[in-house]
Amino acid sequence: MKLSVVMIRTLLFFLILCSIIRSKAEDGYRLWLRYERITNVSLLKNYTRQLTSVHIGKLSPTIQVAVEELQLAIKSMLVKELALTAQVQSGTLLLGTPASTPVIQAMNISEKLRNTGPEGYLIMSTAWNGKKVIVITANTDKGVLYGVFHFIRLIQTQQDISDLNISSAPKIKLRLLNHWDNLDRTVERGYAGFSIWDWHKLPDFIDPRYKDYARANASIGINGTVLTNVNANAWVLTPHYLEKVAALANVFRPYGIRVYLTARFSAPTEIGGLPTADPLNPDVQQWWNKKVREIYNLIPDFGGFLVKANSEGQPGPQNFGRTHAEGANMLARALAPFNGVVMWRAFVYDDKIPDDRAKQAFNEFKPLDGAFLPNVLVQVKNGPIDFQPREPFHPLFGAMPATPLMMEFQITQEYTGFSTHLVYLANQFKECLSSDTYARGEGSTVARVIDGSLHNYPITGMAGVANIGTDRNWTGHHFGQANWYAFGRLAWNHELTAMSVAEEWIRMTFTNELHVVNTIKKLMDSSWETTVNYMTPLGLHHIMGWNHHYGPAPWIQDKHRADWTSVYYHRADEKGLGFDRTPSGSNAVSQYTQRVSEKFGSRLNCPEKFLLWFHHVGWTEQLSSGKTLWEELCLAYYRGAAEVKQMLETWSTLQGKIDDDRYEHVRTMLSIQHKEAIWWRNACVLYFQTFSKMEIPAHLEKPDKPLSYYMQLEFPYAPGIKPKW
Ligand code: BDP
Repeated sequence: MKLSVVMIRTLLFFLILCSIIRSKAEDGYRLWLRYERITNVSLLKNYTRQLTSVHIGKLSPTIQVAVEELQLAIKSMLVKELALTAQVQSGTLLLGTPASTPVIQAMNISEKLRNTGPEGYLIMSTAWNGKKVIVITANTDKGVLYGVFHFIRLIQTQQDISDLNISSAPKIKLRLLNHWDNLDRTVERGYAGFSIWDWHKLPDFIDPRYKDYARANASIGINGTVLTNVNANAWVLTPHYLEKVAALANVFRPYGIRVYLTARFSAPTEIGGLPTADPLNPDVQQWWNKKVREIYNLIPDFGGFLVKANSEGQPGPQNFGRTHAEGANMLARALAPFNGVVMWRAFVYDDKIPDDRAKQAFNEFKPLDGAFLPNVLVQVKNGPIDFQPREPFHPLFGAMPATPLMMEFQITQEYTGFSTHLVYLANQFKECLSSDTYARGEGSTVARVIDGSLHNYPITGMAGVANIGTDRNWTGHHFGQANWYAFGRLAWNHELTAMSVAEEWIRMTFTNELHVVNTIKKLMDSSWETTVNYMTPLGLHHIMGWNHHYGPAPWIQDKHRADWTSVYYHRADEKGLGFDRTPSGSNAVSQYTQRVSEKFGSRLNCPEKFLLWFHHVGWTEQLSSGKTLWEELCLAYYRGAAEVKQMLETWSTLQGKIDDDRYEHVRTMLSIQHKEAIWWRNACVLYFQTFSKMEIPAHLEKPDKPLSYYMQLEFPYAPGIKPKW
């Protein structure tokens, strides 16, 4: 008997211990909003002294969530709750707009607030009646919320808060995630589980994730979300689903996030019972007008529609002999009375058009410049083909001064290793944003096109195809979170550097310990270039597995669409490799301004990172290093794979320096990435060798399997496949 009591006690003790250890398990759910307790005693004291209480004015749902977040963060980082105070004391944090908070009104800061617009904010250290205080203020409650998140970030990243004078405003108005989520909860090109939208249980069951999703997005300034796939399903526009959409909108509203939907162009026939969806047909127009009114009745701040039309089998105005502008304008007219927008995608191409796929969007849209209504934005992918590991910037940027062009980046890693490869995409985003279009002389960067400063666009936008799913860590790979984070931060301020954004993210997500921060930063900084090397070096593109896009498959040919084969893009033959897009080939270079066209079009001046994108180069031709194309190609593939090994080794040095759970998860992903990098290297080098007929340089290890092995691999159940419609 006595023994069993001891046993029970021991067991209980053990269970409690286990639960303590488990509760410390780091599964990544908290993203960068972990709010870890500050353990450095002097820092903790310092912050605690400077923050004593919080003063707010009139409460609104947005101020409410701002205070809630602040308290959550302070309580867990500084282990104290800020007392709500009516009197301003030393160390009071004043939070609100001048209109809602009389003390802030009395501070006379309207001049300073002028530059912050409807979403920006000020964070200032100042004195009020001789008391040292911190003020977080803005013209709107939403601005205050953004300011609060910035302030929390300062503490998370352990910055000095004793003399703050921060003014920040977004450079781009619409900062949106695009979810390619289907109503059956599969996610097209999603590698992190299923869709987080639990359509079946909505509107009654509100998954707590929705709120955490909103918090995460608001913390990085994302102010809109397109809930549904661009390969759209008209069903989401039926009353049954709109109620569900409205329930999500209610959760997101206090966080300043508007919902948007994809509009299937044929919806009037599919769910409206009309015989046509012709945009010039009055019944069709009426149907959309009514549908839009119905939506705004349920969701007064609905954002608008995103449309993929006449592309990859999607219906569109061209089915009725109408232009993209006629189609977009019909929807724009319906949305205009409610301040809604249409985001019309420029991602169009057709295998029945004999021209180079890279040229088709430009050919289609450039002549329509100025033909769109003011509430239409044309959404353009970063490059002219399709989210490849590396692409030159899309020639439409700079070419449509009378039409707001918005950027579409892909955060989900469809072409960069799904959710098993560590690839920090901010470097890719930045390369595109800082490319010079020369549309109005030197300095006409893509960033200046999309932030509207180059052509005075009245509305501006940046969209990122989301990498979010039901996986506990949201993005499958812990480092996938960094791409979501970086997208939001760059949409707010594209001038931030990729590495400053990485540093914030690392400090909030892992640790503030400098050595670890610097090690992870280095890893992230080279990760994209590394991936380009082992997948598509020197400007190669679209040579991945058929349909699912998993792994290498440069041998894909003879499919029902030539533009969905790899051979279409790499054009390997006995003479050489690459797509001739100069005047002697498809002349796609002519779509760029003269300066750019001359550079890309010249075999000698074309940056080597884009060489095979624009030129068909002989196998034995010398590149700038003096080595032949064949040698450089081999070296790039081998370098890429070797660098992943190095990443794995670098990561191993962090064992014990970060939590075991995430350490081990990332380590395993890196070993998968290493295996797959070698797979890419071997398959591609062996395949291209059948054309070059040259030896792999002697010092490089020979592939251990023949090409036939790689060619027979099949993956019918690879994740994220596009469903058949
Ligand atoms: C391609 C994807 C496909 C998308 C398409 C798009 O493979 O699943 O539907 O882009 O952007 O890259 O519409």
